[in-house]
Amino acid sequence: MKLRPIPSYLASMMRILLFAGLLFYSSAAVAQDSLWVVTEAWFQGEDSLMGTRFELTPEWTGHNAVIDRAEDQISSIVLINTDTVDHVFSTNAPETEDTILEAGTSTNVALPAMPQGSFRYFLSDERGKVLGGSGMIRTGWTDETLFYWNLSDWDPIRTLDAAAGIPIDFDAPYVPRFFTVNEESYPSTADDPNALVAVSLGDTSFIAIANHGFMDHVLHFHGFHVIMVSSTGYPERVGWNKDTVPIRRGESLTVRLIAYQEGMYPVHNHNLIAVTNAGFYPGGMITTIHVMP
Ligand SMILES: [Cu+2]
Repeated sequence: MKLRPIPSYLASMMRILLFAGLLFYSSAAVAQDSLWVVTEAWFQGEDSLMGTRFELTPEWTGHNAVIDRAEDQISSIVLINTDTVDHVFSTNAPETEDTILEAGTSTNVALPAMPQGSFRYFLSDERGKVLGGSGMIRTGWTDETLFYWNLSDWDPIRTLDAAAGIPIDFDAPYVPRFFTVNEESYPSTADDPNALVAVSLGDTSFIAIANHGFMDHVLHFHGFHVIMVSSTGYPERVGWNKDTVPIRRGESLTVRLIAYQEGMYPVHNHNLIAVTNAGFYPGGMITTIHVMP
């Protein structure tokens, strides 16, 4: 059978389609071009709080978006401040600069080059930080299985005061009532595919962890030791192999988990108050590693 050459109009059409496909692919790969700073009331049990989040759309979901970037590359992001007050944007990456986000406007913000790891971006003004506008930047992760845990602690009164413009006394005793992983407390953490580490036996995965709260946190892993692969606060800890991982205030780090045994294993905060909701156990910062056969 003789193969006929592809007519030239068809060949050029195929090239256009291929080009359009590549364009679509590359724009899909460069995610999180814009984030919206949104403030809303939110609820934990019977308590009402005020919250500020970096959302992927102007709609409130209550969850701070993750920003993924290539490693060692300067990039940018457009931040749309839908609030009626100005905010200040910062990161915990080296050589970061603060940027003012004027109320009701969009700002193109430069993100510094970061090595492979996990970093925090956040509002550093008082209202923005107390209301929890604070998320994660993951750099240099492409083919790896990657989970993330944004840890925070919440005092409802502080959030209401900050939203009302009342100055916060950071020296006053701090007794938070809620403790969250990705802005959810246990048992809701089990519904979050980023918080619940569901993997297969023998898998290697990574967990990016950031402490956005106002106190230090310590996580205890049952069933596994994890290996520290990045830390913004304590780079000398890279290589540590531990079942207990401290995450200091403001720190972000990444650990590697090798799922060498099947089963369900809890990961919980080692501080008793941090595994409660409004004083009731169990709650707060508890999630699960689920290793399937
Ligand atoms: Cu334990």
